[in-house]
Amino acid sequence: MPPSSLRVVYAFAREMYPKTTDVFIQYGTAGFRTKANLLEHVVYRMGLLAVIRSRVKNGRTIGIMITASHNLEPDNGVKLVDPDGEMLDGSWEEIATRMANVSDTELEATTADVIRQVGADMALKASVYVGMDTRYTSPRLASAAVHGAMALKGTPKEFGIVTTPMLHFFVKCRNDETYGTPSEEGYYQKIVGAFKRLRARMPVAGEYNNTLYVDGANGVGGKKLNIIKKTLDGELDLHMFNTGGNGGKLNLNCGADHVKSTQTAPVGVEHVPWQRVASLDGDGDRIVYYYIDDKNKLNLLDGDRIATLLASYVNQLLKEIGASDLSVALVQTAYANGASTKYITEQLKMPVTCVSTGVKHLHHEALKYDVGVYFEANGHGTVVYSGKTKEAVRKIFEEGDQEQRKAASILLDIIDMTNETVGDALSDLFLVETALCARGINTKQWMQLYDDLPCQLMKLSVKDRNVVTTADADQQSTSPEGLQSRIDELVANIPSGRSFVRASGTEDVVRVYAEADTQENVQKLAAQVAQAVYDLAGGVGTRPTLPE
Ligand code: NG1
Ligand code: ZN
Repeated sequence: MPPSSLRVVYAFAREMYPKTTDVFIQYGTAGFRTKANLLEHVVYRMGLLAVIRSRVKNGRTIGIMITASHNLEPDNGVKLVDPDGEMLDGSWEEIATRMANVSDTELEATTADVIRQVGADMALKASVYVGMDTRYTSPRLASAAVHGAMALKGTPKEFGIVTTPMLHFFVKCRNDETYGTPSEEGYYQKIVGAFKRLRARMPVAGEYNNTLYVDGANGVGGKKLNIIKKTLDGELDLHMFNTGGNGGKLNLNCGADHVKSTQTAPVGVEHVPWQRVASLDGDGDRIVYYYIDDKNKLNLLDGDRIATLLASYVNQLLKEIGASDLSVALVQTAYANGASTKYITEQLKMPVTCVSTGVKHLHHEALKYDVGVYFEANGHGTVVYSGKTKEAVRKIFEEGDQEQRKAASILLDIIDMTNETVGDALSDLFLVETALCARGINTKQWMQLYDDLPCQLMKLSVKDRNVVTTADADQQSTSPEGLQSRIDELVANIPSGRSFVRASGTEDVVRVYAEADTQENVQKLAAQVAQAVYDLAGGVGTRPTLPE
């Protein structure tokens, strides 16, 4: 493409998507995320970048998802999806940030510069898939992405309102037709189809019952589950709440993030003691389970629990098919409860690694194993299976003895039920229901597998959160000076104490995590560490106080 045709890049920017703010915006853990009214020019520019990326990848499809996940309605966001359905390669985050922040008059030259820098052949075809969540600001932003793609002569395709993991799935399927069909129908056929096939030959047994309540966070996940519900034929008795009707507001006092971070029940759900409830987030990529017991206490089954349940079930199936050379490994972040890590090593006797926060880190680590199970404690995660594993299971399904073939057929359906591209609340829901059903256990028995250590997550405002840096998968502070030694001192005084601090990639805050032997001690430790951050990293507002 000759440089003159980049004129249209500026023309669109000036006429339709002018940059009206000087506030610096950064591509973080989940792309760009801020107030929706500050995003139009950013999303337009991501349309441009997606086309460049597609050309660098020889014309393979790139995805753009418009969502702010678990944030409240006034926010929105945009993230790019790489050809294998993965998050955008880390080395491009800086380029994305640069494209988003230059002035309108610099945009044409910067675009040309980026094209040169990455060596994109602008004569190639380019394909961009665009999806959005249910926010009222999403359609305008999706149009901005489409215009960005058109400005560089790429071919955009809009999928309308879909979950984030659906868009990742479509991108993967478009680039690798062996994975499935790139449409909503193709997604249901593969993932829900596998669940239904499996349920048809797995009797509901033991303490498991097939009634499931679902909190849809008033977002897209609940809406899609309502569609799926109509196709279920008694395999699962779904009771849907917070699906967007009745004036329910997106993520407001409901959804996976609310349940995980406040450890309180969502509004809008009619609770029955001991009833299993799955809570999704606003764009359908996170899921946590919980139940309210007869003392009205909420018992949370978070991403760590889901990971251990799935890993042990898949491991059992691998043993049953006699694939002793294949192993399952778990990948967590520092936010995983220490009790879950101990349970994995000591009881499940499986390898577990800790990586930096951010799904891309977990995903890449998990790909190193025959079967990698990765979950963030907040309920974002999935399972990935290597090519070697898939081949071995298929071979045993064809050549094994009767028992081996039976287990292999279950495993093949489990693989199909998994959205391997990214954490997916709907796929995870079907996987969890399958594992619970196969084991014949109820949520209380699932909960009894290990006891969580009391933990606390706090947010703190500081002048510049970038002064807080970490190493060793977020577990050690490297700046500000003196912070790590102070954390070490505080932790040493608390039995089973552990604490770390990092700058959020999605909010302008510093997060403080602590865990300890008792509720009292964890509150004390979190408050003490928060005070240290306030003092050493330039806290804003009132200094955190210690509990009475
Ligand atoms: P930040 O805001 O960077 O902590 C949060 C989650 C991440 C990840 C991203 C993307 C916690 C403590 N952090 O990131 O794990 O899920 O959002 O949505 O849960
Ligand atoms: Zn989400």
